[in-house]
Amino acid sequence: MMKTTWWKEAIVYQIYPRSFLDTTGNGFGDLNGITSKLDYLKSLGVDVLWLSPIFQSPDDDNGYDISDYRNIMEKFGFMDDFDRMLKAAHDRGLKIILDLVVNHTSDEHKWFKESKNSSNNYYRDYYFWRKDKPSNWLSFFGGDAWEYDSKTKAYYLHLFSKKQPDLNWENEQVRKEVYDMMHFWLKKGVDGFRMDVIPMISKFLDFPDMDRNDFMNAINNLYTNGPRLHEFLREMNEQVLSKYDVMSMGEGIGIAAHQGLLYTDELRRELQMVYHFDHMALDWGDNGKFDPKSWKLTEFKHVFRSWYRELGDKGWITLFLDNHDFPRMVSRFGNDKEYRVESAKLLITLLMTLRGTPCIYQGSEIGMTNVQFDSLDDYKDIEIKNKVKEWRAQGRNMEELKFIVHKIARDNARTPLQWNKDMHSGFSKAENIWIDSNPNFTQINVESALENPNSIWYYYKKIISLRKMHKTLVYGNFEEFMSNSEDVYVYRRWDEKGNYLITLNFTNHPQFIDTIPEFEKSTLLIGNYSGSMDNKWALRPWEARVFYLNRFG
Ligand code: TEU
Repeated sequence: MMKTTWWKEAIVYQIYPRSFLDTTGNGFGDLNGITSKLDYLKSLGVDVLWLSPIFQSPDDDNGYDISDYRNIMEKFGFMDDFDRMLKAAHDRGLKIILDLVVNHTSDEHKWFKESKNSSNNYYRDYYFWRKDKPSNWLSFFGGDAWEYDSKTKAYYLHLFSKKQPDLNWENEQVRKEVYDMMHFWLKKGVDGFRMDVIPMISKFLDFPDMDRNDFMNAINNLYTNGPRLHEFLREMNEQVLSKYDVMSMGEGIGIAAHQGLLYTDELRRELQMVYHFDHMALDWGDNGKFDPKSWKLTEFKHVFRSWYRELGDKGWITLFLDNHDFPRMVSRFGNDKEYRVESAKLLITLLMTLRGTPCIYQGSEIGMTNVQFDSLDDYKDIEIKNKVKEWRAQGRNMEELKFIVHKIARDNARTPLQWNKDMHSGFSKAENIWIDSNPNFTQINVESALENPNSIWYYYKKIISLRKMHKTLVYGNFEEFMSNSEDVYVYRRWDEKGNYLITLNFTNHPQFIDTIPEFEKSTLLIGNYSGSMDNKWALRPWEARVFYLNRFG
């Protein structure tokens, strides 16, 4: 029997602070902006706010390069603002979890500055320094993962940008520093952590060469799941997490379904849940996201089925379809044109009816879409900037790159939250903001959504509250129907309390569902089309329905 607990029932809402709301007029969102919108978030019905990094950082990778873990980035405010925000959240029954980015620091962190100084510096061993380049590894943001530094004539490892040197977790002192820092925030009352690229913290110290034409293989087999990973996670749990009643959610890049329990089995005392990338990488080719390929609904369904089977009643996952690293979910998995509203509602129906803790990314609640900037120079993400340089240097076709960027850019999800029809979508009063708003804010914005009872926003609110009332949707068993269909996703969730049928049409055309006699008498709990339903087994384009059957009815 599955254990019940608050973090399984919670609904997480991710805030990308720099794009949420700017109250100072500096063109960046800030902590006071978040505080001022807590009532808005509370009324949506979410429970936990995950904040992308808010710490001091030179901002090479939008704060995922931290130079001081115990101070707030000036652009976002000060520690007083943080304390006020946390208290205001707690006053409303909202929890706040922070982003724990400890696979790497910024190169401007004092540890790295020291470590770079001389080969016998105390901090030298906080990072990976080698006299000869140990491997041919590529970094996520292009180019070699080993960077030469002339001061001490040695190479250091950075799996991300060269301003993000990887920390050496083999060094006990490094681990202690991390645990102390976690205690610092937890003692302040923070409710847990989302852990950035956590499967990467233990390295294969012989650094085996990669196949440079198969980046995905390097991610899954060389950069993640290192030999001491689980030892480190258990230690972190024992020394820190177990002392508080908090959430631990690992970014699960590189974790395959059959490895899920190694991280999340309660008996192993490591993490509560991970969010795997299996469905998010379906459209990545061997060379990663800039090598896109098409995906099929059957593959998508296969991912959720395998994770469900592998974890059984022992482990847990985070459910998500987008975040600050991916395109907008309605543009990627739905139809952001003629069926934007319907498909956005369908996708949240999926997230709220699968087993796992759903995580909503800011702006999804109004169906924000991908952006298509005319010029590649309008993109701010280091990943794109480096790619542009690389393609230019190789004389490749820049129009082709632009086409790919429009589809896959992380900046798609990073444009400002669209509050209203004012300048910069009501996000800021500054003349220039750090990244432009999506021009469609005049149609898609919170203010208009709140005025329209049929909006995506009200559907989110309704289905969030349904999930909370019907715990079977959280914990219940899962069984699929028509699993070979490329058009519809049909499944039931059931336990001793109830039996629910979920029917989702993932196409622009009407679809028929094979009759399921058991559900003939079920009642409709929620659907994304208004008006009456004449046939239970016929779905309109992007139609989503949840039916309910009392267990004994
Ligand atoms: O992301 C880790 C990660 O591997 C990917 O999501 C990656 O950023 C993307 O696929 C690149 O193509 C985490 C953070 O969420 C991301 O924002 C950071 O850039 C990265 O770690 C480094 O800290």
